[in-house]
Amino acid sequence: MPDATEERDPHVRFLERVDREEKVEPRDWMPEDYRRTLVRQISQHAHSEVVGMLPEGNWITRAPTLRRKVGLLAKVQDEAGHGLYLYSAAETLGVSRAELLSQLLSGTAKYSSIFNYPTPTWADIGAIGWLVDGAAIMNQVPLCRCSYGPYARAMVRICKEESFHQRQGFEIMLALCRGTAAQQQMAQAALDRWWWPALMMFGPSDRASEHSARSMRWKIKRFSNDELRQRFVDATVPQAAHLGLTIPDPDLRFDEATGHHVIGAIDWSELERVIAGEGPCNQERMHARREAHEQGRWVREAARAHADKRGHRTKP
Ligand code: BYC
Repeated sequence: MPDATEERDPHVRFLERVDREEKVEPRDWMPEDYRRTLVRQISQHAHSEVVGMLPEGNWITRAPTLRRKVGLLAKVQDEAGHGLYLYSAAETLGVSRAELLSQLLSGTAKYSSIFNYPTPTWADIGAIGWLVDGAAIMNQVPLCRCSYGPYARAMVRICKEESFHQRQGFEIMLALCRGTAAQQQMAQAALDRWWWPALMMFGPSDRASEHSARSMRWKIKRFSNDELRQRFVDATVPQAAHLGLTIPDPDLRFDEATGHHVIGAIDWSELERVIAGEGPCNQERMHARREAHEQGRWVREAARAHADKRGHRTKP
């Protein structure tokens, strides 16, 4: 006869397990919505890493010194690795990588808004490392404690690498800010371009975020979008001051009472436009991904033929 625990609603038992901070593993029972939420978030995250290689990859051949080139090359390769760990984590939830990639290439999957902005100068590479990877760390360190084991474990290594990326970006900014007046202006212009988009990376405000409450109940997300955005602002404002740069927000002020920096209003219509595919580089990014996929066809075919010859079963 099943005992009382076995008879209870599996959803209740699942939540109790999550509350005890036990990791959920691929073969464990999980609510279908929990599985779907994870596939959505992890695959969007993987796509962001892969598309995220494009704005910086654009500068590998033009990095100003050999040292900068080596650093940037390593960073971009790390992003490819992050994409691979994350696709693998998503696959543990019963969805194939081919399926996820076809969603990206058909334009039905989302990836982070931030990668739809251009990188016209070398300072943009510094600003991406400093701000975009800085925002990524703020968002992703709590994901190391995500209730889903494979995602949480993938995030540990990703966060270590993001921390190196953030430092290389800040160091590029520091070198420019200690340089000539023209270099300082280039750094300021890059901050002007990336500040607001970096804040938008954290997603819509808590009032507008449709998934946050449930994801937090399931301990997929540990903090809300606004909480993480605030942490990022509090960490970054002093760094901008150290660089001698001005944050492009006339309403930015320090609130003595709360100990937090208060920002001006975010233009949410810009985030909506970029997510809807109308950002400055959406079309260019999708074109580049589709072309890369097409150019890689022979590699996939050769790998499949090799695996078939050796008797390994291959996925389409
Ligand atoms: N851009 O209810 P919400 C990186 C979507 S990679 C585009 O708050 P959620 C890096 C959201 O998906 C950066 N879409 O959703 C790589 C949802 O749409 P759907 C990526 C956005 O999931 C290379 C809808 O808006 N990081 O760091 O609770 C180089 C409503 O939002 C955005 C991750 O993916 C956006 N900015 O929270 C350097 C981290 N914001 O799915 C750096 C993991 C929201 O209903 N992901 N949307 O169609 C997360 O933490 C969460 O998914 C988000 C959104 C905070 C992004």
